[in-house]
Order: sequence, then C-alpha cells, then structure tokens
Amino acid sequence: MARHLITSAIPYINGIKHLGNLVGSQLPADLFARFQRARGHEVLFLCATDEHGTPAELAAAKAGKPVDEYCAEMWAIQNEIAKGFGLSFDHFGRSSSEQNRKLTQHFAGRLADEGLIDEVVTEQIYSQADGRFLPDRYVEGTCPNCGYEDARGDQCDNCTIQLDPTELINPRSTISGSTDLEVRETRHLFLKQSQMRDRLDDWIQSKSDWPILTTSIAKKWLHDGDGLQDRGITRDLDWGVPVKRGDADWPGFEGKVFYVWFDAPIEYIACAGEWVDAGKGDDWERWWRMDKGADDVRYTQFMGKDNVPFHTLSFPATIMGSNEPWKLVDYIKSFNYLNYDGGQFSTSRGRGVFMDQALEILPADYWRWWLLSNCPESSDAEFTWDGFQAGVNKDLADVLGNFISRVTKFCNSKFSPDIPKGGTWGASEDALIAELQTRLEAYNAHMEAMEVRKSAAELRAIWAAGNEYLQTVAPWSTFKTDPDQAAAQIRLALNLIRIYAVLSAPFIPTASARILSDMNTLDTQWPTDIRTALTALPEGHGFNVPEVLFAKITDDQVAEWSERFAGTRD
Ligand code: B3M
Ligand code: ZN
Repeated sequence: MARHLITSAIPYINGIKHLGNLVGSQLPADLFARFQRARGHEVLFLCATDEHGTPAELAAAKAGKPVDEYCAEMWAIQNEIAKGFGLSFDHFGRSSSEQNRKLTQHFAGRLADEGLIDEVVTEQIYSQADGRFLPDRYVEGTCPNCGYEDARGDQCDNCTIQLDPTELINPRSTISGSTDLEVRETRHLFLKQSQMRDRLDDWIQSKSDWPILTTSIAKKWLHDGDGLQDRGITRDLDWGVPVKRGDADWPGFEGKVFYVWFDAPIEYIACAGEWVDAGKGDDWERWWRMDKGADDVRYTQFMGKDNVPFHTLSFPATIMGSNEPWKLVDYIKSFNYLNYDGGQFSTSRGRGVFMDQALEILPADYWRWWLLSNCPESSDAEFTWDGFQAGVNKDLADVLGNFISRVTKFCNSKFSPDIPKGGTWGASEDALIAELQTRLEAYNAHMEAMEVRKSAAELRAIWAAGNEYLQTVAPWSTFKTDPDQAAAQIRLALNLIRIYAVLSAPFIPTASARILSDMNTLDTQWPTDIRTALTALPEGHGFNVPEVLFAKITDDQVAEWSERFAGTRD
C-alpha cells in the first residue's frame, strides 16, 4: 500500500469559482484521489480557501462586510459547493487558520536565520485620498505591455503579464478611484530566491517525468531575462499573517503582513494540522516531515498554469531554504485554461457558468464527466453548450445509461429481477473479456499517470464494449431459441454493470453509488482479473431495475441556458 498526499491549488475566497477554476485543479485532483483510494492506497487529500491578500479585502469591501466575517461566510459557501460536486477532500481548510499563522511565521524566521531574507526599502504607491499604501489589486491602470486599460496592479488580465503597481500607466485607486497617487518609500522583506537558483534549477532538471507545461514555465522563470528574482514577501495591509520572526516581533515591521503568495502554499502543510485538530486524523507530521515518517509519501499537486511559478520555484524555495526536513512535491500536474463560448471565463466580470449555478441546473456528475473528459490538458479547451449537450447525451445517456437500462429491463421482463442461472460462456464472451482486460490495464495506467483525457477515453471505450457485445450476441433473439444461453449472456452483462460502477466512480461518484445500490451490492472491489470480476454477483442475486440514470439534455434546455449564461452575472 502506497501513501498519497494530494493537494489542489487553494481557491481565492473572493467569490464562487467558475467551471474553469474547477477543472483546472480541484476536479482532476479529486479524480486522482478517488482512484488511489479505490486501489486501496492511503490518501490524504487537502484543499482550503486562500483568504488573504487584496482579492479578499476588495471582495469584502464590495460586499460591505468586515473581511473576517466575509471570509467565514464564503468559506462555508465554497465548502457546501465542493460537497455538491463530490470533491472528496479529507479536509477543506482556511489559510487564515491559527495553524497557518504559526507555520508562516515559523518559516519566515527559519529563512531569516538561514540568511535568506533581506530588508529592502521599496517604492510603493501611496494614496493621499485613501490615507494608505495601495499594493497589488488596490491599483488599476493601463497595461504598459498591451495598453489594456483595466490592468490590475499585480497582473494584466488581458495579456497575463505580471506587473508591479508602479509600472501601470495612469494608475487609479480601486478603493476611491482617486488618481492623486504618489510613490513613497516603505520597508519590506525579500526572499533571496536568486541565491537558490542553482539548487532549484538542479531540482527542476531532475524532474524529467513532469508535464512539459509544468517544467517549461519553471525553466522560463529560471532562465529568462535576469533569471530568478528575489521576491517581496510582505505588504502594507491590515489583513493577513502579521510579520513575525518565529514567535518574536520583527522590529520595523509592526502593522505589516506577509504577502498572500507567501502564506498560501504553507497552508497545504497547515491544512494537515487543521485536519488533525478537527479530529479527523491523528498525525499530520507523518505526511509532511521526512524525519517523522513522510519519506514514503508520494506528494502530487494539481493547479492551473498561472500558479505554476509559485509551486515550482517560490514554495520550494521556502521549503528548501528553511533547511528543515519538510516534504517536497514529487509531481506537479498543471492545466491550461478552459474558455467559455468564444471568450474567457472571468470571475471579476462574472462571465461563464459558476459552480453554484451549474449545480442548480444539472447533477454534479454531468459536469464532472464533461469537464474531465474535455479538460484543458495539452492545450486550452472550450466549453460550448452544444459540445456539452453532445458529450453528456452520447457518453452518459446513450452509452452507459442505455446499457444499464437495456440489460436490467430485459432481465426483469424475460427472467426475474435476479441474476439468471443457466448456459455457458463461449467465444463471444472470451473476446469481450480479452478486450476488457486490455482496456482495464490501459485505464489503470492512464489514471496512474494522471492522463485525464486518455483515462476518460478508455473508460468510454470500456462502456462501449458492453453495448457492442449486446449488439453481437443479441440476447433478445437468443432468448427465443435458447433461453439458457440468453441467461448466460445477461448474467455477464449484469455483472458488467457492477464493474462499470466501480471503474466509473472516480469520474461520476454519485451515479456509481446509485448503480451499486440498484445492483444491491457493497462490493466495490477494483477489478484485476475481468473474468473473475464478472462472477462477483452470483446466480440468484436480486437487483432493482434503475430509474433513468441520465436524462438527456434537450435542445430547449440548451437554448434556455445559452441565453441565461450569455451575459455576466451581477
Ligand atoms: N489562490 C490562485 C488561484 O486561486 C491562488 C492559488 C493558491 S495555491 C497555494 O488560482
Ligand atoms: Zn496587458
């Protein structure tokens, strides 16, 4: 039995996430966690909300709420929605937790002790009207790179370049709109990433099995321009982890907080502590400390491509620089973007389908299946309503749903709602078993390698093989001349339904649980030998004929939803 630590990038607290966010980290992480659990491995799957920084403060201000209250409410909402989508986190934590505050201050202290922190006088934008500094998203203006007029102080949404607020042309305060801004000096802590360049470079070079998308982004940051830059890890803000050096005050840094991207990845560790403190586990160090049992843990991170630099360079710099035996990530699976109907999904502009809306209109499994089977793995992908309708109707309704319904209904009408006795398997069954065995092994290998689209394609082929078998042996015709033989065929098909439920559970957990319950079995054993697995439900075993498993998405629904989700949400 292996031990898998799995984390998904932690979503910002500033609102409900859209389907592009979901498929870019949480959903594929869940697929992998469910698969590893199903194979009998020990899994710790963690996620949390990212509650600090300007995104949280601005969203709270917009909602007219104190930021701590806003975060608590939004955490509860995101937690409910995650459950709605069947995201099987062992714990859904909060980066504003006490555990993360302590750990963040601990890491800063360790890095300072190792000589990896500089105190630097920097120039930041100060607003007279607001009486405060305006870091990151508190400033907007024109992008110096592409001329987009609503670029944010930390990044341009249009051309995705990373920015410093002082680089914006015609900057304005996002609090008051004031343009009466000046540049003032203020002290900040910098992590001397440049000193760790060679170590990080060697480490990235050693990861030859990582996706190109991951390593190419890391290498670009290591080698382009002046190479890896030192990074400011503090901000002039009230909300966040107060700057401390371990337990001690940090003279000159009173009233300042750590930058959100410094404390957010540390929450991956803190979250394991929260998991223990919530009474769900008894030892988090076993997952995170190499000197306390984590040496046999395999750690996999999931994220969108925009988060890759922080996970391949900044967070490893924190871990390595601490000179303490923390677990480093073993594999980083990153994703491209999912676009929405000819444009981008956008949280700030409310464009696209958001997780709460998706659950309002259809069961989670419809979304899970389509998003995963079309996920933006080797390139960006696009959600269109027509594509979604076609994918769901064909794969879930016509192939999987239809197989289950034909087999159970036929058995019930010609025999009884029990697995029938009689007959023997011959050449057709041998051929099907051989095909399923080969496909099962391919499916396992793709799932193990986190090749999400290939896994979905293989699963779809496994479903289709059942339908093809039915077409070939045609039990409804066999029944007329040789009912015993028809019984043998339908016995196989009924057992195949159980196997489908087990293999499909990582993709469509709710439907799978329903199928198993209709098949009246608790046997969720992942098949190894298909022939043996096809006898798990014995002759005489009773089942229920399921209600419609997957209703088809109609043209009227598509018309209604395309219109409803064409604009932006308020
Ligand atoms: N919250 C950005 C995002 O939601 C950021 C990820 C943090 S992972 C430690 O895409
Ligand atoms: Zn730009």
